[in-house]
Amino acid sequence: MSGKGLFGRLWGKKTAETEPAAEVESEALGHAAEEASELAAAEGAVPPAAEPEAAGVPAEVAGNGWFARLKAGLSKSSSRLGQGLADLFTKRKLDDEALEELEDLLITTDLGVATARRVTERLAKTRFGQDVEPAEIKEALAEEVAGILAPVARPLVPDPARKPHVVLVVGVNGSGKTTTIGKLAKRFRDEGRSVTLAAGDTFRAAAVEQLKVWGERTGCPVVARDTGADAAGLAFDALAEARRRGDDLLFIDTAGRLQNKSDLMAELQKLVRVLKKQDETAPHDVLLVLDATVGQNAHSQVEVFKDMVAVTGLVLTKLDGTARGGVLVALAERFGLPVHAIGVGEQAADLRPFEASSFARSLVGLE
Ligand SMILES: Nc1nc2c(ncn2[C@@H]2O[C@H](COP(=O)(O)OP(=O)(O)OP(=O)(O)O)[C@@H](O)[C@H]2O)c(=O)[nH]1
Ligand SMILES: [Mg+2]
Repeated sequence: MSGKGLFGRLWGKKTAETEPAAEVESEALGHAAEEASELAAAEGAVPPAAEPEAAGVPAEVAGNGWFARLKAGLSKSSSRLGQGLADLFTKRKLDDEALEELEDLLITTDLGVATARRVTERLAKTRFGQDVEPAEIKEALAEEVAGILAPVARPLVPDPARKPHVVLVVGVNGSGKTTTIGKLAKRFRDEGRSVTLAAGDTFRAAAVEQLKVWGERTGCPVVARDTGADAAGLAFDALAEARRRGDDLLFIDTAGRLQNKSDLMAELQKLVRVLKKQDETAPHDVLLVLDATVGQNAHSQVEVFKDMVAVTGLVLTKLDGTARGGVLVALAERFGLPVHAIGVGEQAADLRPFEASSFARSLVGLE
């Protein structure tokens, strides 16, 4: 497969501003990328700030537990799985046929073939030949899934010795990079940390504006240049400013799409090289933001970005709008990269720490 072909499949539908990438997009995209393209149509949009209690006050304080939000967010995944389990297991013996059907069901929720097989094999070990109820299977599944997720559920922890701790944020267009930066900025500002944002997506004017809105909303200075400016130069200046101020954190936004994969790789690598001129330990984190609605396509995105930059962690977004939350489990098992947070909506409060057991229980539709 050519690099271009893979790139084409990863990226969503073209927009007017990104028309030069048209030839890259002309390949068969597959349904995952088509779904992503619908979301990409909304790129550049900044959701209005929520009502004060939703935007500023943590959901658990407002009396609406974040677990409930996550559960609601994952309801598409959990209801498909829950219904499937109810159909499969009501007063049924866990025999070979039932296990095979369970494996198929798990694959449809994007758990991936290897993970689905492992989970069913382990269930078979403890319960083969027994009469099982859906609730029991759900409990067992949740436990298996939580076991897979626990090692990767690791929050983003800025190193206080770094002033600033530099976080480079990468991902395909429309995956939620800019929104995630806004949400993370809000979280760290609420903790009393000083944060600078760098509008490293110099490809689109709307992208710079979008980050500025988040900067105003969260009280963070935004370093920006005109459209078409050199992203690496901008990142260099942003780091210099943040260092001068002694900021705790610097988030660098990046373009999700350039002309082709090698352009993007060259740009990201140059950006990293230039940062290292000031601080050879930077960037301290490279976050890959993945849109969970693309399902299995997320695997290729991880592979491609790992080739370009040293990805250190993941954020999965749009878990509120997908029946494909299982992909997170498959990614955890395959890549073992830390999952720092999950996005369950467009507002600042909709970025949640990733917690293995709660996620696993939500995914299978348990309280
Ligand atoms: N429902 C939902 N929408 C989200 C989430 N995260 C981001 N979005 C929305 O997805 C769209 C794209 O988000 P952006 O943050 O602009 O994505 P991006 O990766 O910066 O996109 P480019 O700058 O085009 O590369 C926006 O409309 C966001 O509001 C989420 O967790 N849930
Ligand atoms: Mg963006």
